[in-house]
Amino acid sequence: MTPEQQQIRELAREFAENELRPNAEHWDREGKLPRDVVAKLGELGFLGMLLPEEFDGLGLDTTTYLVALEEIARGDASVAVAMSVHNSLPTQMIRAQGSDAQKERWLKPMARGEMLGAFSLSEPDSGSDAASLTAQARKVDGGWVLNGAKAWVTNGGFGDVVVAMARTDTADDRRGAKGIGAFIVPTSTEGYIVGKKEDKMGQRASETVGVAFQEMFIPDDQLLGEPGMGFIYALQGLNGGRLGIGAIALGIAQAALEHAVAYAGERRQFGAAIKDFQGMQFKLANMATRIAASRALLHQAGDARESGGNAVQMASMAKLFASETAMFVTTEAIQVFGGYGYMKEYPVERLFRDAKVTEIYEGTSEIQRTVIARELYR
Ligand code: COS
Repeated sequence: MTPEQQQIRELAREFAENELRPNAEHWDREGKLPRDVVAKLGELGFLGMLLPEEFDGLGLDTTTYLVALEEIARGDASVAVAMSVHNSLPTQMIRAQGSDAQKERWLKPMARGEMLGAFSLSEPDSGSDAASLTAQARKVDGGWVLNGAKAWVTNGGFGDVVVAMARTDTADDRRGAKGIGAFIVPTSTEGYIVGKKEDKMGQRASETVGVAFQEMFIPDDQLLGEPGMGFIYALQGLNGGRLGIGAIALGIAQAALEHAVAYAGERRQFGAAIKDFQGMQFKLANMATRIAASRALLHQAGDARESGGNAVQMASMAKLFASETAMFVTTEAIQVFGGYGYMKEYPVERLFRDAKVTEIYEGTSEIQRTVIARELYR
């Protein structure tokens, strides 16, 4: 790591150790995050990590951001996903496609953490087949009127501004993946209706909601880029977002390994610490090795994004490998803890639940494999 990466890592670790880890169990049980945690992330610069200094961001490279995100996830995965979505998707989409005026208006408050961002692509009937979405944007004088239902929006009610995808083509002229727009939607907009908060298996403190758009007027200056290109912008955003999910998976896995190592050192059976048994050593060694390999792949993918390598394939590989590692490591960590691991008093039970969704959101493991294989034929 560069000295800058080490410094950012220390900052993120200290924050996570002091303010996240001690509260993670409570927030999981309550199923919500206090708003001041987001404010603190903003104060520390963690909500503007990838934005240039001219937009009040820290102007850091992707790998440094991933290093910080892993540390935050090691403290609490729910906080990390709020941070990841904000940094990777809405802010990066506005940065990449926004006009100068849009960047000035939205990026500065987002970088400072005064506005928390969200991303809305999925719908109840459109998940992996994202281009089949049906939320409709109707052109009117001075803007667009949006109607439709969106699903599983992280920060969708808790946050302040959502980049939302809706069809801009018409029933008579359907254009598939090239008939979708990306709109900047403040959550305070009339007709933006926050639906039920999902009761999830893991990452329970992160808010996931359904949203309905009901005759919601969005002015022209809140459309990003070209009206038919929103799906492509969303996938470009997800190429970065998937790295963020890889870092979250890695942070969860690292936390589970540390708990397992500590416990195996203390727990005595058959007259010895269980770490002295070869069966236990093999488990811990496999866990540590997969984590190290995930981290190396993730950082390689982060560097590829900066230097113009095959960022699409690398991002999918890193997300796939890190999320499956998180499931492997948390499953093994419960096994190391035995009966205690199955109890809610011990953190590995929560880490196991937190890990599962990393194989699902921002593209399932099956979609990542599809993307990786398709790139082999390009
Ligand atoms: N980055 C940038 N552009 C991409 C892309 C990517 N990763 N993947 C596809 N595109 C572009 C294609 O190049 C194509 O544009 P051109 O016709 O100009 O070449 C356009 O997008 C449509 O691509 P394609 O025909 O491959 O679209 P499909 O409908 O087959 O969908 C998958 C491709 C399945 C890969 C895509 O829908 C996907 O990633 N689905 C998962 C969605 C997801 O992650 N949802 C989670 C939401 S956040 S909880």
